[in-house]
Amino acid sequence: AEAERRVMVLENPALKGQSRALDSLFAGLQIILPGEIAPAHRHVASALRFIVEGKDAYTAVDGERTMMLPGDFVTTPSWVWHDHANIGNEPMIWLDGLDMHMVNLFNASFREEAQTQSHELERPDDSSLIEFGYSMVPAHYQPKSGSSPIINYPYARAKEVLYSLKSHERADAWNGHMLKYINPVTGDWALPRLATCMRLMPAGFASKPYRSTESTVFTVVEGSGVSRIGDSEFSWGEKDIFVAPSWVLQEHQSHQDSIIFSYSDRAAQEKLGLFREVRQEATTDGV
Ligand code: GTQ
Repeated sequence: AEAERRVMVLENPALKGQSRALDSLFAGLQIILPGEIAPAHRHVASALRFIVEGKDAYTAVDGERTMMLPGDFVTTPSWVWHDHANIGNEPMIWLDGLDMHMVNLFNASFREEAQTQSHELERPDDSSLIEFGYSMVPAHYQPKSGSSPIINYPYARAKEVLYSLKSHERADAWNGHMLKYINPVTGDWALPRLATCMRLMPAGFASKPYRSTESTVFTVVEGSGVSRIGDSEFSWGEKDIFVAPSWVLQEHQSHQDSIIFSYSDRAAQEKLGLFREVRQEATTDGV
């Protein structure tokens, strides 16, 4: 209760003592035990939750609640009230991705604790997905910010779309079959500073080498494989988390059909005119 949030910070050993997975990105694993509440607060940093395991826990964001399941991508836009609770009987763990280091760079950070543990609900559970998640938007909708109105992008839908693509398209040579999570009102990324994607790399897929100015956190939902990030090689399996820093060459191979979620600072870089990428044919191109 004293800690408010129980988070294991994933700190890059090259950035000791800074709570950074990458220069611009925070990553942490949060656990919420049966009966616990992570009390309501709001901050300028936007956050995403990517559910790793468990069930029967909810996030409430800006007056709406959603139950979470593994693989779901839950948004917490900048400066909206949010709280979490576990109403089941097993722990839930999710990956927290925050853009706080970008906000802090500009000294633009504010935060506020709510007076009550849970903030007030204003809409039925999951109404944002129902109202915005079918290529229709309420005609009167006035965006409050650049963030998506949808608070939960369920894994079941992402997986359905990925396998539909796989059934009739060739995988992109660099990314496999890849989806962007978007704000359906603007077509921009779901969160204005964090770019979120889900990719399916079919069994036996070996990507061509890719580099970009973005810093990316990857987490494996299903499957196994190996990635070369610069000079390091990482074997990965379900629930593993690894990163690719800016401009380091990345290549990915999957041993079986593998589904990987990622978030990066690309959305912020695009807005600042910084984003640059190179799709190479071979490791030695463009060196
Ligand atoms: O969403 O409130 O993992 O403020 C670390 C700091 C989550 C959050 C973290 C935070 C949060």
